[in-house]
Amino acid sequence: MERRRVALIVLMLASCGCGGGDSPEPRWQVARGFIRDPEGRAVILRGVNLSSVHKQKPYFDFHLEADYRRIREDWGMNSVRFLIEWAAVEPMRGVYDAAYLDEVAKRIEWAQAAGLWVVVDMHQDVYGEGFAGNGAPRWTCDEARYAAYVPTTPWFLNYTDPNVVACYDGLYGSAELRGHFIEAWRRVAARLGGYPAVLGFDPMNEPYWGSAPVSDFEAATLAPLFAEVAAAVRGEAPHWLAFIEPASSRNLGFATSYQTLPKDAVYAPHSYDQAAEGGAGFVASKRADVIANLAALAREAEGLGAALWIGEYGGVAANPGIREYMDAQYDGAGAVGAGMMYWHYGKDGGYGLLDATGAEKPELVDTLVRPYPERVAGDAVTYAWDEATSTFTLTFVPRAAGGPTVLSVPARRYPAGYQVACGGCTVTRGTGRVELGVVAPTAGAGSGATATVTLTP
Ligand code: 9MR
Repeated sequence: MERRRVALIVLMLASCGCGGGDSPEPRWQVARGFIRDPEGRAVILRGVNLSSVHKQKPYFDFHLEADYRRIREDWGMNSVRFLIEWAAVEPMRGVYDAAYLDEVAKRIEWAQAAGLWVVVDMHQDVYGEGFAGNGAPRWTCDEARYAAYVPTTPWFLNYTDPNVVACYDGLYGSAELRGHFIEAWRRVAARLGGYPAVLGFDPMNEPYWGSAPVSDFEAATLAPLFAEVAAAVRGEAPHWLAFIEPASSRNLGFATSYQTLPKDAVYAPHSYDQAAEGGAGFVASKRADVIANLAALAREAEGLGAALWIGEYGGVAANPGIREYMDAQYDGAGAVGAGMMYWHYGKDGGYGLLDATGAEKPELVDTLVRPYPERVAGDAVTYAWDEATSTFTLTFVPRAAGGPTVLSVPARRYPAGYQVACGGCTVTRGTGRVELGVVAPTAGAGSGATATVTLTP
């Protein structure tokens, strides 16, 4: 009898993980500059934004299950940034649209079945539906503001309209409206928190500062708002990572004023060249600027104890310099080991990866569909691709982890197969990816010694 009771207690302690005090359940987290999977590997998220009609009724684009599979299987990407809208979640004050979240959930299931991770982005451009924008429901600002507003082009100049500015001020300044925004997020987390494919939440796309001083808007206004969002979301989905964007002033070159981010945060800025965003195309001499800006973003992330993930980058295929532009983005992200999400997976004559017929735009897809490290048993990850020789290089500081290093190797990059050089590590080839056993360091010394892996035709 006594032996059985002791055995039972031992079993309970083992299964609840509460015996040792410091052996928590393995889980997703942010540590040593990277998102970490439960095995402790650095995770690089490379993928696309699912957008377009996500911004307006009916809030979903043409994407079907086959599109999710194409992103994973044909293009080798491992993730999507999925746009949702506050106006769709809470179309009327205090009225929540469960059917909308059911439709979102259906697509999360498609992503999950395809093997894609999902970051849920509460998108907005130009405040909301009362303007030539999207995001906030109409009822969140005064109708007189919408009536007085005069739309302009290009779209982002609408941010400077005094009526748009007043609505932002109204949102940030109202405890009631902030409460609605937070509650909308809580409901999203309650509905989607059960899907393992959802890695985390991006509280607000490209937040605008209204009439507040840019210099401390993030620290003074966004940080407390997002801390409340994080608390509400994690009450429902405790494991979700927080993908925190700087204000859109970061796209204009202003350094972030964030001092702290929530626990397990991924710093989630965007990477655009201003002239290219303005429609002027990309000049090759800007390559160094794109790479330097990504390095600066990495330093900001490091200062905040966060991982770095570029939630958006992209360009118009028909514009001059598009290949050089996308090359610079890949190279800059690889140099700091960041993940990045192309803007966007759509069919159009603009940023879309597909033309109106649904065919791939080669200027874009060629520069996007490349090998990259999905999971790395180590720290200080960098990666690079040389188009001229089709050589992929991964460097990292190896560290024991509960699983292999995994590289995504889209088949189209090596039609005749590829060689792996990793100092004799175990190589296990799968479709579109390769797994590597422990890779021994070959450069440097001590705990900072670096390992290198190369793929060649
Ligand atoms: O590419 C999008 C364009 O078609 C829309 O008119 C515009 C306003 O909704 O948004 C563009 O997408 C932007 C995204 O919402 C925020 N970051 C920059 C994107 C490209 O300009």
